[in-house]
Amino acid sequence: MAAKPDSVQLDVRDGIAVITIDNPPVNALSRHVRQGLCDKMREAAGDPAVTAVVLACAGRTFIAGADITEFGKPLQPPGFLEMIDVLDDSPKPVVAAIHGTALGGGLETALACHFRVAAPSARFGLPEVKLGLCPGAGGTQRLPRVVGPEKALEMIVVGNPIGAPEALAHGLADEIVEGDLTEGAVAFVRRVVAEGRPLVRIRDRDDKVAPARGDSALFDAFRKKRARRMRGFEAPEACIRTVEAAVELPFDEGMDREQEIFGQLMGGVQARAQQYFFFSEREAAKIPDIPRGTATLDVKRAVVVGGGAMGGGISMCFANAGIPVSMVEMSREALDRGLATIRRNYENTAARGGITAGQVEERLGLISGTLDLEAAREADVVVEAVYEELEVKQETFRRLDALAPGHAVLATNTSALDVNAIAAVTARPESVIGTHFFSPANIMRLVEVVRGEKSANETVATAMALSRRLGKVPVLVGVCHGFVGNRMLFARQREANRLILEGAPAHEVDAVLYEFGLPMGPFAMADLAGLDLGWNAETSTGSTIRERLCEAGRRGQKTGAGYYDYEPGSRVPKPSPVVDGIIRKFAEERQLRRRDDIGRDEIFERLVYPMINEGAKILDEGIALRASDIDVVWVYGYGWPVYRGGPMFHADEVGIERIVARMKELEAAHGEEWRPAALLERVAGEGARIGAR
Ligand code: T1G
Repeated sequence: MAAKPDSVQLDVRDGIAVITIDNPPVNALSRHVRQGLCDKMREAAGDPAVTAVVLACAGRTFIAGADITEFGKPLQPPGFLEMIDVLDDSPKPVVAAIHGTALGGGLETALACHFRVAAPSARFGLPEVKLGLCPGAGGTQRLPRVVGPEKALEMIVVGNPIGAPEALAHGLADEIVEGDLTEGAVAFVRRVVAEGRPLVRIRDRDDKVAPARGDSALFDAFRKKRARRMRGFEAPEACIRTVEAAVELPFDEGMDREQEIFGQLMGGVQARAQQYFFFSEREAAKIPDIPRGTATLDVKRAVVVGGGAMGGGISMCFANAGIPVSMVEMSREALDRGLATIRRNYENTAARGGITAGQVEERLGLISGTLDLEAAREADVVVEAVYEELEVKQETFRRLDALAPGHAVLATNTSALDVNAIAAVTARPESVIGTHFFSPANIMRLVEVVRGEKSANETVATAMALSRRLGKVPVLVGVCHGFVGNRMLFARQREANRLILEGAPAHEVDAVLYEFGLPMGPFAMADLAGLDLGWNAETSTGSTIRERLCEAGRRGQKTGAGYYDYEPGSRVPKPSPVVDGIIRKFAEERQLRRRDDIGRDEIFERLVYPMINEGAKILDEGIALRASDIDVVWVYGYGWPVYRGGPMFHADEVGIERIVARMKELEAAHGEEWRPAALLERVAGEGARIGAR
């Protein structure tokens, strides 16, 4: 962040030095802040008039961590540890006054103070693991000495913050201050001085870590519990090892271990990918031709048309955000089924401790079911989630156009269809937009906001803001078949289907992507979603493998068989000799040449390069604003592993020139489908990165 000459102020009030950091927007520990804090702490320590120090921050939050924009470059002095030691070595009492979020280096700074007081809404966290790092300013060694190794593991390896009450309960905060925080902190430290309280440094405490010394079971149990979510990530396991060091080693040796592990992580590609993604997610919220502050609709009431899987999930999103919603279905049976599914989802979440029974009823109370589209008359926003057929959606929008109030935003949840064609049947195309939620809508965080050619700026801004209010990550996309995510998915699926016809077993195709870090491959995903989506038994002609499987009753997990076999009651996919036979027969009927030497590298290239190529076309056509937006779509919409940045980040890691050269080889072998996109050729020719586009 740009240097602010006065980013750290020192005021002495009746013997109490109040040091205030002012480095908007989040008081990150930029170099000038580290320098200023060292200077002011040394000044206060050397001032005989000063008996104690309060460290506070201006603006909306205490220090929210290191300045991530400084990463990837040599850290300018003073380093984190020099700054931490100035606090830790203070001969006078130091109290951190915490509001907003004390995160990462911010919490580590507070841990180097003798005491911490907090505003009631303050939050405390070490989220470095989400950036592919471990804490790098002593947090891995100090936090366990305050809260104990078990709580420290959860805070450091999972990376979620805790609130002030929980911090107080764990001894991380010494007092919660109602009213003016700085005044409260000054009063607190005056009492410390008056009472002559001993100044115990956290580094010298052993009471919370000694009991766990030698207890490897604690750490192994934690590893086991987190194994599935840690799969493929490097930082979580590394973070566990730093907490083990805090338990097993003396402080200074533990610090050496932390620094060694921090350096290894910081130099790795996963950290670079996750830090890239941190900024990518925030960039996605910025729309160049729609200024921040564009008027948005105040959504007080929503209507969702359709109570199936998507409509029900979307209705839950509104209820979860406290917005009353009417869910409209065509028949009482469909409506009751949809409402029952919603109740079951909430009760399952409550059974897992995610929400309380009271919250279940509270949220259900916000969802009303109706058979009457007249409910749209009361709506500020209507989300259509009816059958994925253009004519059906158009008919719905004709009716909504006649019913919804003039100010209402009319959104379609279509996953691929032409939003302009839907808007065109209304008298208000400027109020029509796409909000493509991802299934299950109440869980997946991505919403592709599909900007129609006539969507007004206010409509776009409302859809983006509403998505965030629903806890989603919105990405603005343009109109084309499949928008961004599905258009790239379709390209991958086409090649996956060819691969199995050419002899690559379906489970091997899936394994390549699973081992790369995706939650599942294309065929396991098809079985999960159901092979018969959009399939019609009357018109089926066995012209694709998928049709043949459906005709054979193999429609996915729900029928116990799809591309895979499933034991009764199990969702574990097992390779199916029956399917291999169906594929082989299909290929023979078409005299397709099959090979048994399709290796994993070839499978990977043939699955991922078409996605990258389609991504380049999407960029060139302006369907996505940035390459990083495409990555946000794939991480939040399809589970692309965040430690690999996204398909376009990965393309740059592989090298665009290398991808183009490989595509040309495949074009020679498989035809013009493999012709590199013009943008890829241009970027390759410039020796540049596509991520900069
Ligand atoms: N460094 C640089 N810029 C940051 C930043 C940071 N730590 N945090 C936020 N920003 C920018 C952000 O890009 C955006 O910029 C603006 O501030 C508002 O952010 C040594 C090594 C604090 C909870 O991981 O979680 O400490 O888009 O939109 O929703 O061990 O920001 O406006 O130009 O997110 O109110 C550890 C990361 C760092 C915290 C506020 N700390 N930040 O959320 O605003 S590593 C973190 C957040 C570390 C030490 C290690 C959130 C927030 P722009 P925002 P918000």
